[in-house]
Amino acid sequence: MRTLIKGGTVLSATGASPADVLVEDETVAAVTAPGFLTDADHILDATGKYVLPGGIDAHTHMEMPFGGTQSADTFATGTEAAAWGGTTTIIDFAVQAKGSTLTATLDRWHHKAGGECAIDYGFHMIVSDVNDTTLKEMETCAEAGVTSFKMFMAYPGVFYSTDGEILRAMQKARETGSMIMMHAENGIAIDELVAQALAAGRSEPVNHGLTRPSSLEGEATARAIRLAQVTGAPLYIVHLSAAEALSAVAEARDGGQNVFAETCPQYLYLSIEDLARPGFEGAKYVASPPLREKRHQADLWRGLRTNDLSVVSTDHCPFCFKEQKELGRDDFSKIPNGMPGVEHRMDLLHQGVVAGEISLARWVETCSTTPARMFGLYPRKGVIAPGSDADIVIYDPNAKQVLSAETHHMNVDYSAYEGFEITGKVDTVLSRGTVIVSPSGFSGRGGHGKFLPREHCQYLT
Ligand code: DUC
Ligand code: ZN
Ligand code: ZN
Ligand code: ZN
Repeated sequence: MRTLIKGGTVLSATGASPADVLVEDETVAAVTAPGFLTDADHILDATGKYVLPGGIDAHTHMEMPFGGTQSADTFATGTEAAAWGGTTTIIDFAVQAKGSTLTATLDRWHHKAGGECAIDYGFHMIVSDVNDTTLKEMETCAEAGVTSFKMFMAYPGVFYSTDGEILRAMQKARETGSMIMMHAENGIAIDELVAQALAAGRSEPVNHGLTRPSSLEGEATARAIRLAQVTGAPLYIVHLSAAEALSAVAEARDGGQNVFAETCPQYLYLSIEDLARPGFEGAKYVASPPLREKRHQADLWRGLRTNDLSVVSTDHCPFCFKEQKELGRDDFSKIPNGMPGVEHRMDLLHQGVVAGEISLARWVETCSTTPARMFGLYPRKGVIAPGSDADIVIYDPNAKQVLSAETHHMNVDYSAYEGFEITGKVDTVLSRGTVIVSPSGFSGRGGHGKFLPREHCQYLT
């Protein structure tokens, strides 16, 4: 089966040019001058539209057990929503429960996701129980294509690791070439502030933000960087939200250390003012790290331009307002942490292009090409080139849309971006050569998506 995508502007991490793309079965066969090829079984007219490599969301949590409940999107619903928004690969987190092994954890996650996903998927492993077995299993995971390990400096008693445990895991990562991903917030200090707020009767959602100050993200980020420096391990800071953390990352990168960071759309567009909405509305915006004061946003956009922030991921971790966020109505610390977003990342970052914050090339780079290279999927993913998987988005840069829970496809009863006016919209999405989204709707199926064993990070020096 040969599909010709003609008349569009093909985008990459280095720029844009008019070109046609020939897809043969599951992969890209050729990228040619416009009109060079005319013969195909199926023609997709991309006139006036962008043709870009499918988005890669390197940070999602589908059906994740957390906060006494489970995130509301399954692998089936979450990957379909991702596809609607132009994301054709997710890397989700398998979560080691304390007392469990990494092998058993990975097996469980394969069972959850296998046969369910509409798009291709990989896994990172959350390490929450560092011991000799776990450390040894980091090698087994890497051999099975799970080459990145997330650790937490927050959530004492749940996922938290001590500096010593982090150091040991980093030594193992250094030895095996794997990546340590860090949730960098000082959870010990935060838990004290949370207890004090609750004791003083401050129970509303805004206190989630007030008890997790940006300086404690900055402190933890700097500490993680030092531990990585001592061990020689590469480090990837997840969901960076604060100017103080960005400074620490920039300094480490200027010093030549293998330190990378991602931010998320919610930190670019939303703020603590949303957490402070009247009544219990703020619960919709409870995630960790918390939404920050608006002043951080300009720094984050700058970080995206300078590459101190290399990746945009969503940290998609949806909980329904009605049944799930409700768990924390009388105590903000019991509000399940997380926000929905997997469907809107490409659109929200395109809005950054429209606003002149980032270039078109940078949009593609931070949302597709760099995540592919960062997590060992390039050039299979992240680029439109001969031999690459035909994961392709045809995007109409001039279409208008308004984001809303009424129209989104995520399995959650609210939108964090309700009423946001967006210029640009997905027109058509191909996953390994199959059209899964088109102007007539979703035509994909659960089980089309395959597990992606990943190589190591392709940026290490
Ligand atoms: N933060 C969240 O908000 N949700 C999931 C896990 C995390 O670190
Ligand atoms: Zn099994
Ligand atoms: Zn996290
Ligand atoms: Zn997360």
